[in-house]
Amino acid sequence: MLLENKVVLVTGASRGIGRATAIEAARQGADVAINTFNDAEEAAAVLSAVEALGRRAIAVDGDVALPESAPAFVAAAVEAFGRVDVFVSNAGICPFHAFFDMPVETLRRTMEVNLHGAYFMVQAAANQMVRQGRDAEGRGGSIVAISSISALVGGEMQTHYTPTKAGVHSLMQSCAVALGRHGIRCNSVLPGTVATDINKDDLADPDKRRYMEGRIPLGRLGRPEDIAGVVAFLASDMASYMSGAALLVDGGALANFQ
Ligand code: NAD
Ligand code: RM4
Repeated sequence: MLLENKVVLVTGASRGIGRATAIEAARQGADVAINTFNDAEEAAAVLSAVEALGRRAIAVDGDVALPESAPAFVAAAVEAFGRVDVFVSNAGICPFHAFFDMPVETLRRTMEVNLHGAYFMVQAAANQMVRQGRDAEGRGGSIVAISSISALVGGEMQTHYTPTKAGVHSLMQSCAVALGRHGIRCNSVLPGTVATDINKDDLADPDKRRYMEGRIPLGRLGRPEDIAGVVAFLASDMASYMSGAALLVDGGALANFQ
């Protein structure tokens, strides 16, 4: 068990990678608080899945783009479980759209959810971790942000999205520097293409799906569970000397040049 008796918080955990991460954390022995947004039925299913693994869970509804959602989420988790050991910033959107006529509101919302949302949430979690102080081994907590392969490469329909994912990794690097003296580790995970609701419409085009699959040496798109295991590792004490790092989890896609 990598996360035995730890308290793990995950944003955007009603579906996809966040849901798989919350359930994996419980499988690894953690109690889990999930942030969800307008997804009550899905949230209830995640709570049941965690409880079926013998762990405790709470769900807190909130839009990560709003600064007030972050302290409210952390406070609810502390009230329920007493502390925050691990924080996973995962919530994100990618409304695929061309560059030349990108609606201002789509650009703003993508930036505000993906980047500002991660900032507010990580800030609230870090404040709580600092209040708690270090454990006997000098550990102050672990923060993992879900960035993307898109932090490293571009996308024609993702000109609003890829800068947020580069920003999320950069946030982890600066937080690693700002929080190191408190024993708090900050790292990012860069998933490749994982079949979830975020890219359902994009991958509904059979040519696009075949193209994306063809780029991947392991021969298949990612599954949320492929990412969740890596998040659990980074969150755990197994990664006790990792901070400011980025782990690419893409089935080999980025390496596949020719
Ligand atoms: P998803 O659509 O299945 O899940 C996104 C989650 O974020 C949902 O639970 C949704 O409710 C939540 N969310 C959206 N807006 C929110 C808001 N304003 N406030 C709170 N929660 C909100 O997609 P996913 O693929 O699981 O995406 C999760 C993260 O993984 C995102 O940050 C995404 O950028 C990143 N990512 C995904 C892929 C991929 O190929 N699926 C690849 C790289 C990175
Ligand atoms: C990822 C990557 C994937 C895309 C998702 C939405 O960062 O670009 O290919 O499907 O975002």
